[in-house]
Amino acid sequence: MNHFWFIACIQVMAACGLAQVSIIPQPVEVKMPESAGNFSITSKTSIYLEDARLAPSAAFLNDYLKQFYGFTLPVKKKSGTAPGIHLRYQPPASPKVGAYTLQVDAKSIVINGETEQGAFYGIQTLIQLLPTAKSPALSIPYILINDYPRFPYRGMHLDVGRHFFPVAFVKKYIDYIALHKMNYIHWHLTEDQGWRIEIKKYPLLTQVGAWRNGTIIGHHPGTANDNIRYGGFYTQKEVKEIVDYAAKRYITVVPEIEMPGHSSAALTAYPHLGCTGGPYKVQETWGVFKDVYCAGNDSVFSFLQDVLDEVLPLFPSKYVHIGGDECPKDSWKVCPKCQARKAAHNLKDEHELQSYFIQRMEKYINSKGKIIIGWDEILEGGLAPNAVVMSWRGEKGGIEAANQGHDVIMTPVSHVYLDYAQAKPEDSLVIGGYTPLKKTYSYEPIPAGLDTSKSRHVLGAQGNVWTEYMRHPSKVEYMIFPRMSALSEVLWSAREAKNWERFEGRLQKQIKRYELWGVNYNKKFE
Ligand code: TNX
Repeated sequence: MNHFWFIACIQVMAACGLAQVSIIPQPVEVKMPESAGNFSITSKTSIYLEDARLAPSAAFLNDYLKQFYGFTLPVKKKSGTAPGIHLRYQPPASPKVGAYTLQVDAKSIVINGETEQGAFYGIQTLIQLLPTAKSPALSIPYILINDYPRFPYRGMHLDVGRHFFPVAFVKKYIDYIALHKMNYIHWHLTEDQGWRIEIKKYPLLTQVGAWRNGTIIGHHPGTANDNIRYGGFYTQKEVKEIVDYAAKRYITVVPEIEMPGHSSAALTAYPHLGCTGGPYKVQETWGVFKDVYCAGNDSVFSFLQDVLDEVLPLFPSKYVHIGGDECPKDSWKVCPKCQARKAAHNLKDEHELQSYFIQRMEKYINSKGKIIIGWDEILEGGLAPNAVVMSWRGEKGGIEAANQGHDVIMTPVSHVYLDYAQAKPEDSLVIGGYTPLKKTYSYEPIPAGLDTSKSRHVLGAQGNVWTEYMRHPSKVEYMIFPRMSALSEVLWSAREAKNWERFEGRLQKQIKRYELWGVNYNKKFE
């Protein structure tokens, strides 16, 4: 920072307190100079790409400008000090991942990333400085921002099993994640109600498993069944397209292939994978089902390994989610093969059998250079040695896993289940619960009960979007906005910077952005 800015900032901070810009998530440091002014972006303003690796950041800005303001900016190579928007990538000796500075003065807008994604987040902040109304000249106030994220894992989940969402919407969802400076999408691809990813070796997974013969009407257990065939899946080509789209936004796609529970769709396609051999059906209602992969049958493991052999190369993510939640043990208890496995491995009960299942799969996945993530049930019966735990049934699983030296991602139902109601009484058909905006905003990912020496194991948190009651993209938008904006601040901003009243103030501007984007946000949030 140069001397002039430093002096001016101190004076301004003293004179009028906080800067008058509405950025969500709140940056680490925002300073405005003594003499206010604006830099005007017009269609003649150039973007100077001072490092070719920042091309995706320039492209994102241009896509945004085109979509919402109707023009794009010329992108030029290295410029020196020409007036315009300068994108720089100058890593210091030990760069903070995602850190950037943004400086706006009379002559230029300079974004400097400590890492590539840092520059991308600088672009997201610049986007939030744009006026929310269309105009041929976009005024950006003189400002100096120094910013970096608090947590490395800032995630949103999307269940495409209960309802299927087209590629175009998945991309939109990825854009929403990017606009909130979040960096993971957990893509829940297999469920009782539908298998959603093409596996070439097992074509019936999608020919049969991606389709159900109807869906219940109303809240579980439903008043009737609509008897309308429903389904869909992503081809591997589409998956690649989505992963690539996300990568250009510095977002990692973590695929989830559920095991051993929530597997009715796979069993319907290949009934020999279940304990009884079926027949099974792709489920038409919600909840937890007793038909699960057989833990005593070796062909289940070779099937899952084959599936992963096709899935893992599609996703550069170092993590792969293997589910592990809500697996009833009823069929295992009466299955001779499962009981034989138990005896052969000296397993005390069916929880240990599930642990055997997960550990065996972990070994395979580790051998491919990847790390498994599992829901907190994978703690029961003994945690797989290298697993990351997603703590969803509260914080307990996260605390336990961190105490065992494992990394954790916090997704407690209490605060970040974005399928839960936002209002009381409920304002639409939802699964239940009550998680108003303020509650999500109040979330602190480091559990109070966790020893500070273990807090580094908390990688971050994630908003979960289970779609039993979200049939259309517009309903997904309604459920995530504005709670996702609150979550982004929980994950990015410093703990001390969080302040509900100020967030509410900044949200007014964020709502104008929702309007600009044309999203179906919840207007009566609590
Ligand atoms: C629990 S969270 C589930 C999901 C449901 C969700 C509904 C988790 C690991 N399992 O299968 O969709 O509740 O809120």
